[in-house]
Formats: sequence, structure tokens, C-alpha cells
Amino acid sequence: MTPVITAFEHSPDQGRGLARDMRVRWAFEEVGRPYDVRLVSFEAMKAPAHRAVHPFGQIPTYEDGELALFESGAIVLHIAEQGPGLLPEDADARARAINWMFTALNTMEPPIVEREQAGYLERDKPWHGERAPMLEDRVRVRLDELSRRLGEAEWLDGAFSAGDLLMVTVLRRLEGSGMVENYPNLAAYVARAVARPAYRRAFADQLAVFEDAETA
Ligand code: GTB
Repeated sequence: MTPVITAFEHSPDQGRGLARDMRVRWAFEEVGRPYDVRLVSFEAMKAPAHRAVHPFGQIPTYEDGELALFESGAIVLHIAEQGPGLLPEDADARARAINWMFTALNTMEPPIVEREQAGYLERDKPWHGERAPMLEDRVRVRLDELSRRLGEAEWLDGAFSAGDLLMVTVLRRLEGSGMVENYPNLAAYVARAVARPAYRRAFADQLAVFEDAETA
């Protein structure tokens, strides 16, 4: 059976691959597993049929037979467990790769998303001018720490893993801010990851959704 994921029918990122279906598409491509995509409108996302799978009315979801998942990190982990390429065989190395998956989602992503959301949800608030630099500093602290840890290594812990995949999708949310570019090793790390054929295929597929919607 081919698993089915959901993605935005009209992604607000305009095909830049910043929505969280991108990490799931990329994981499928890395392990060489086919998948189908069901596109959902904002309205459909909040309807009971979608909420039966995703209690929070969001994308992405994953359905494969009886199994339904609705959290991108859990979906990537599930895909990674099903084929070679995203999790090492060695038990300790595997645990460390999963550790990096949580780091991407629990340590790096929250301050990055908080800064981004403040930029479009709070810009008109009288306190935005004071809060924005504080949010930016929180991201910078995390980038400093990550940059120091990565050093000149190619990937976070040995071979490319699901930890790198999630970390790169999280760092990409800073695109356009210039913040990652302040760290040449992090910028090179992201560039290495997005040059991977699996990433290119996933990116092209989500871009095609945007382009098709534009020409429809
Ligand atoms: N914790 C969940 C997960 O990791 O799967 C969070 C899922 C989530 O935030 N989904 C977003 C969503 O469905 C899409 S990815 N939002 C609609 C809603 O909540 O009503 C977040 C996202 C959206 C848009 C951009 N963008 O335009 O750049 C980037 C990221």
C-alpha cells in the first residue's frame, strides 16, 4: 500500500518548500519509498474528516492502511525506521540521530518559529520593537551553539541522518533573514543538504503543486 500524506493546496510559502510536508517528502525520497499526496484547502483542514486524523486541523498527516500519524517529527521517524539511509544500524548511533531529531524540533525550531510568527502576527503591537531584538537574540544564541558543535563536520553525527534532515528544514525557516549566513559552517551545511538528490526531488514535487495551482 502506498502511504498518503497531506499538504497545502495553496501553500503560503509560494513553493519555497518551507511548510512541514517538505520534511516528510524529503524523508520518503531519502529512503526511496513512493508516496501519494492529498492536497487540502484551509477549509478542509478544519473540517471533521481531516480533524479525525489531525486533531489540530493541520498538515502534514500520514496514512498507511490502519496507521494514521499527524506530527511531522513522528512521521519522519516512522519513515526513517522503514528503510536504510536515515537512521544508522548501530544502536548508539541510532539513538544519537534520534537525539538530533528532537534537538531540531525542541531546541532549534521553537525560537525560530517564535521569531518568525512575531514578524507577521505582532508587527503592529506597541511592544513589538522591544520584543523583536530579544527574539532575534534567542535564535542567534542557538545558532552560535549549533555552529560550535557542528564545527567543520559534514553532518551532525557521522553519516547524514534524519537528525540532519529535520535540522536543515528548521534552519531553512530563517531563509531571507541572513542569520544562517553569519555562520559559514551552517550555511555550508544547509547548502550540502539541499544539494542532495532526494531533497531536490522533494522540492521539485512541492514546487509543482504551487505552479499547477498558479496555472489552473
Ligand atoms: N507540530 C506540527 C508538525 O510538526 O507537524 C505542526 C504542523 C504545522 O504547523 N502545520 C502547519 C499548518 O497546517 C503547516 S507547516 N498550518 C495551518 C493551520 O495551523 O491552520 C507551518 C508553515 C506554514 C507556512 C509556512 N510558510 O508559508 O512559509 C511555513 C511553515
